[in-house]
Amino acid sequence: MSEAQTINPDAEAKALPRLNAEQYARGILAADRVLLGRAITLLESTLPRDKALARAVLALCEPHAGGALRLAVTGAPGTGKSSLIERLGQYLIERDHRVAVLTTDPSSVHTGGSILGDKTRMPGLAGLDSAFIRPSPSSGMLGGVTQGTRHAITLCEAAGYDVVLVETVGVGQSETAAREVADIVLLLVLAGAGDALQAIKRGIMEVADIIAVAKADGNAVAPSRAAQRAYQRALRLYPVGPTGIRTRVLTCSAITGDGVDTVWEAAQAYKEAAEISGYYARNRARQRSAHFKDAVLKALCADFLSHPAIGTRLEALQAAVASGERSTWDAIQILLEMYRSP
Ligand SMILES: Nc1nc2c(ncn2[C@@H]2O[C@H](COP(=O)(O)OP(=O)(O)OP(=O)(O)O)[C@@H](O)[C@H]2O)c(=O)[nH]1
Ligand SMILES: [Mg+2]
Repeated sequence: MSEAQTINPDAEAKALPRLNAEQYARGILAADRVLLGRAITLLESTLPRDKALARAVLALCEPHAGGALRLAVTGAPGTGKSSLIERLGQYLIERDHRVAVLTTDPSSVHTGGSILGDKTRMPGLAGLDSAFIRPSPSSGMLGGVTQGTRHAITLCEAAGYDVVLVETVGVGQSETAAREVADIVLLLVLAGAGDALQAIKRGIMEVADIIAVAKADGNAVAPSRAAQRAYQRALRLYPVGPTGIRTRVLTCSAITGDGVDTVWEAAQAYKEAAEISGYYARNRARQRSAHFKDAVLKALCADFLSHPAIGTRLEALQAAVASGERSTWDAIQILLEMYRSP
């Protein structure tokens, strides 16, 4: 057998029958976890025909979405996000919730997921019927990580999950991602001298709706309480933000389970207060409008780059700008004129 025969690019496509958008949507609405997983994989595909199908599936699911509480769990690498999500997920399922877990984990892109694989799989949660876990949407996902997560949330909500937990590592971009997709941002921190001050300097207090000092067990119980007080003191320096709700600081442990109930109660209390103040709906509207603007810019950019005349000219102009032959502004004007002319 020749190599060309053994390496068959269509092998995967043949293994799974191709479905149309209605079949995907019907499966998702019937809470079929396999189809939900396959639909999210479809969102990650870069093939043009898959993109069109993914959009059609989204359009069919969107009217059924919006019903879940979207809680982002963020924090520096290793602060215990996955462990807490697993424990909280189990706690919620015991109380008849249906829980979807999505991770937007840039570190697993670097490590290929090998180091974090075990934790993101969340074995204690994955075996439960009311749980759906989807690790690490790739950066190639339709519209990037933030939009990819938004779309995955839409599909999970259409499948009837009423709590969506999103894990994001608190480094730069992904913190913004948490803000853009979640109703509530839960920031995990660890006990340690001066950490509250560091947090202020790095501007992370503003990102959080609720702060939890994680791993508050064993010898760490007393330092965690001290850290809780330090964060509470630090927060008094801040005015109440646009939510109108004061950030609460809690302690919790994924190992003992202590404080997991308090984290959920704080999330519930936050949601109720935000609904009463109107912030909850305003935040969702803001997210939809930001998402729309983002999508418009992306569509425009794709249309610009696929313009038949622009592709070749762009490279030549880029070289001319690089060599100093043309000014940047000049080159932009030339491209825009080409784009505007029919
Ligand atoms: N003592 C203690 N250790 C914990 C707790 N939660 C997590 N850990 C440990 O901390 C380490 C990191 O936990 P993860 O849950 O993977 O942390 P994470 O924030 O998801 O990590 P990344 O996804 O890599 O950023 C693991 O070795 C866990 O066993 C806890 O509540 N108490
Ligand atoms: Mg993790």
